[in-house]
Order: sequence, then C-alpha cells, then structure tokens
Amino acid sequence: MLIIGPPGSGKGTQAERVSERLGVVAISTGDIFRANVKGETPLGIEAKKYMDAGDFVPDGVTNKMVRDRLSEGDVENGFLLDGYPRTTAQVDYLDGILANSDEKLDVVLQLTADDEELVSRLLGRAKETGRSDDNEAVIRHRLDLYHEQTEAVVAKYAQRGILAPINGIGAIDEVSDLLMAAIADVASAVR
Ligand code: B4P
Repeated sequence: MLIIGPPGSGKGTQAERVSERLGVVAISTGDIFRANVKGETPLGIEAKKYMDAGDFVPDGVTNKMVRDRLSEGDVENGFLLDGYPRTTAQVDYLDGILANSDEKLDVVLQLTADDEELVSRLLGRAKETGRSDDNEAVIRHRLDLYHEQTEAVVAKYAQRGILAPINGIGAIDEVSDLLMAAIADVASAVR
C-alpha cells in the first residue's frame, strides 16, 4: 500500500495507525531522511540541503534508499510506503522494484485537504516540534511542489484504478476509520 497526500494531510500520523492495526511495516521516506540528518550521515548531510528548502531530495538518492529499505526482511507481510513516490520518475522506479519481486500494489490511499488547513496544521506543528521545514514560506513551497509534481503521481494511480481518495479533514480517529474502511473494501474485492 501507499499513502499519498500533500504535506500536513496526515500521512505520517495515519501511516503509524494503519501499521499498528494491520501489523504491516510503515516506511516513511521523510522519517528515514530525518534520522539520517540527525545522525549526520553522508545521506543526511546531502538530504538536509533540500529538506530545509522544502525541495524534493533528488530521485536518484531517494530511489536507491527505498530500494535498499524494501530489500529488508520485515516487508514480507506487506508494507505501507508513506511519502514515496512523489514524482512520476519515482513511480516508474517503484514499478521496477515491484516487478522484480513479483509484487503489486493493492491500494493507494490518498488523503485530501485544502491548502489553508494544511498551512495551519503545519504552523501548529512548527510550534511543537520546531521542524526546520515548517515555516510558512517553505510550507507554501512544499505545497506548490505537491501540486506541480505529486498530483501527476495521484493521476497515474487513478488511471490504474487503485486510488482510494479519503477526506483528511476531521478528527484523527475519524480519518483513521475512513482509511480502515477503504482498506477493508479493497481486501474484500481481492478475496
Ligand atoms: P515528510 O516527512 O513526508 O513530511 P510531510 O509531507 O510534512 O508529511 P508528514 O507525514 O510529516 O506530516 P503529517 O501530514 O502526518 O517529508 C519531509 C521532506 O522529506 C520533504 O519535504 C522532502 O524534502 C523529503 N522527502 C520525503 N520523501 C521524499 C521523496 N519521496 N522524494 C523526495 N523527497 C522526499 O502531519 C502534519 C501535522 O498535521 C502534524 O502536526 C499532525 O499532528 C497534524 N494532523 C494530522 N492529521 C490531522 C487531523 N486529522 N486534524 C488535525 N491535525 C492533523
């Protein structure tokens, strides 16, 4: 499964909950980058330049990181990718990884919310966590990139008939219930 949506739509928040409920591993490219930034690894030093500006980390770097992560044993019972793919080139790369291991995506969960709600959530998070990419100018740039590049990713999965759009506005529990219902629908159709 994938979870996709603009910054602040609740991807990380909900991925953690779905992972706990279904016992599948959640893999967030943003979290992996932040762990590397914190550990001052070469990957982290490279990624930080882009993240602080709200830009995407280059596809070559991100794709290799995801390929390595998906080769670990804990993905055997399934996985939920959070924040990847964000560009159509990343979609093509992920298609290749999945084809090599004879896997396919069951569903792409799309969280929707309007830009003003997203800006207000992320400014709220900035006060709590002080994330270096949560200031208004950078947040607006991240939203622009979502519209310019990631909406094309959403359109690709819609064409394939595996997109499940979910209203991300509402209490966190309500959104989780909608997500679990969408996953249950897919599971019953697959059975
Ligand atoms: P991410 O870590 O994915 O950051 P994000 O888009 O802000 O989403 P996140 O998951 O953290 O926030 P959430 O919506 O859960 O990426 C960070 C950076 O890493 C990117 O800008 C880029 O530089 C780089 N990167 C990552 N993946 C990449 C890729 N594939 N290619 C290239 N670069 C990549 O939550 C936000 C806030 O909303 C929280 O405070 C939460 O509590 C709140 N919230 C959630 N649900 C809510 C609800 N229902 N109601 C009210 N508030 C809610």
